[in-house]
Amino acid sequence: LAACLRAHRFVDVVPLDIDLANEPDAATIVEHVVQLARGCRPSEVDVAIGVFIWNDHLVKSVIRQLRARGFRGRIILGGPQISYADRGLELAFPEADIFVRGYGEGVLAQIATDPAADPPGVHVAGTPDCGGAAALDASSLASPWLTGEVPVRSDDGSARALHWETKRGCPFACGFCQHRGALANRRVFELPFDRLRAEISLFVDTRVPELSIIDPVFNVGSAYLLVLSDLRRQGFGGLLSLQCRGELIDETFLDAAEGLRVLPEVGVQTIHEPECRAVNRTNRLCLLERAFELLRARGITFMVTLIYGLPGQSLTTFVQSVRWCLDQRVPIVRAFPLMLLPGTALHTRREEWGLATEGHDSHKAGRESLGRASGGCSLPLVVESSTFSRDDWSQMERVSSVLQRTEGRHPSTIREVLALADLAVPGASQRRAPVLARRAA
Ligand code: B12
Ligand SMILES: C[S@@+](CC[C@H](N)C(=O)[O-])C[C@H]1O[C@@H](n2cnc3c(N)ncnc32)[C@H](O)[C@@H]1O
Ligand code: SF4
Repeated sequence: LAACLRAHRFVDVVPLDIDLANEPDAATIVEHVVQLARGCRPSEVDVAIGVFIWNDHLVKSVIRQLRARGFRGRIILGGPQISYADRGLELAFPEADIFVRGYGEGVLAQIATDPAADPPGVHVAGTPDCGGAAALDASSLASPWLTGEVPVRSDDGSARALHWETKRGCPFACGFCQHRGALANRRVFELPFDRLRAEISLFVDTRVPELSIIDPVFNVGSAYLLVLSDLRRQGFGGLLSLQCRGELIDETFLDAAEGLRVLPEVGVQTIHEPECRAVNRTNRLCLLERAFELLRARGITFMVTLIYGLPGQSLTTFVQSVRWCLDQRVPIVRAFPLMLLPGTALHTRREEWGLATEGHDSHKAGRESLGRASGGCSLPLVVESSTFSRDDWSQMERVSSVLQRTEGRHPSTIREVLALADLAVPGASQRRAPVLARRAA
């Protein structure tokens, strides 16, 4: 966003990176903004904030205090918590003036340079909310790395591990995931290959040690094989983590990745058909088993991600999904607690499955390291449903933490995992279970 804004001569951009790990308080942030705005007329200053599930609370407090301190410039909000929110944004954020749903780059520049601009995706507080999302012109986005907006080196001069994107959007529509929603509406936008090639060259020159590719699914579309071969051609030596659709991992993909250090991350979520159906996801286990075989044959470490707390799931079926991963000798299995995100099909249909949430400290919501990065924010986790109890959920959580503790060296049998979790789960040793759904009356 900042790189795109800077392309406009008449806009002065002051990025404020606030590290939530330091548990910043709203008053300090507000003081900083007030100082920066000192001497400017209100009409000259906009404060634009990205709202995510982990900072929603802090943003509300910051904008409340900003107004209380007399700040009269415009407050512009965007990001997933805005993009996927229903009407009624003014109620949630009464101090904000403008809400942007969708990709923000083009729209933010328009709003900043023309106060009367009202492009699609923009909702001005107090006017009718027409919904819709801002469009993306992927061909003209400024690169944060090539423009220097995001430094590729740390302060001490060493190269940093980076997040990188080659495309946006996802063609799939999983019921728990926000990617199916307003931002892209299942459209995939590939970034121009010239830009990617120039970025790779910069990463190679600076010896970037790790690139986490944030594309929702890396191995779809027309360019990913070219991206891999260009990384190889230019001699990229760092680690590449990639979100992959398991069924689409084949010899062609692996040939293109040959010689690169790749860590494919494959979302499986569950092996059970009724649970897959509930989240609108098709998992073809025989194709996944074949893909894992190919990865193992090439000695590639890979990761599988599961979710616990899915509609229709039970403690037993979850444990069976874990067992299947162990049977497949998956080197890294991660199991995340289902998070109910606004705008997702599960959020809309939560009552059908009796999905009950609890605000959970992010330390419990997956990886410890992420928890620290989130500064202990509260995440809406599904802890009970018509097919599992609160106690079942706690047991699933224990299994998940055993997996976390044993990453890269998981026990080979589910019996050992359960023993480490101090659990006995009836039916867990069956390879695949009949559905054990206790449907709500
Ligand atoms: C990289 C990443 C991470 C990294 C780095 C996170 C970080 N703080 O930078 C790591 C691995 C640490 C991480 C962790 C987590 N993440 Co994460 N992560 C991502 C990922 C893959 C990419 C983010 C990104 O850069 N996207 C690319 C940019 C272009 O998209 P964008 O951020 O949405 O921004 C666009 C618009 O939203 C809008 N916009 C954004 N801000 C603003 C501001 C204004 C003013 C305007 C006008 C517009 C605007 O314009 C932008 C450009 O078009 C996204 C999924 C995805 N592909 O987007 C998830 C995602 C952001 N993560 C998510 C979650 C839930 C988490 C965790 C809570 C998971 C957990 N259980 O712990 C943690 C929390 C960590 C934390 N507090 O930082 C959710 C957030 C959902 C939400 N409603 O907020 C996402 C969307 C994935 C998902 N669908 O579930 N994550
Ligand atoms: C960054 S996501 C990308 C998934 C990838 N696109 C796929 O479908 O395989 C990585 C993993 O996070 C987990 N995840 C995504 N959304 C989640 C949610 N709402 N609640 C819990 N875990 C979630 C899933 O296990 C998913 O596979
Ligand atoms: S979970 Fe993965 S495949 Fe499914 S919609 Fe989200 S990003 Fe796409």
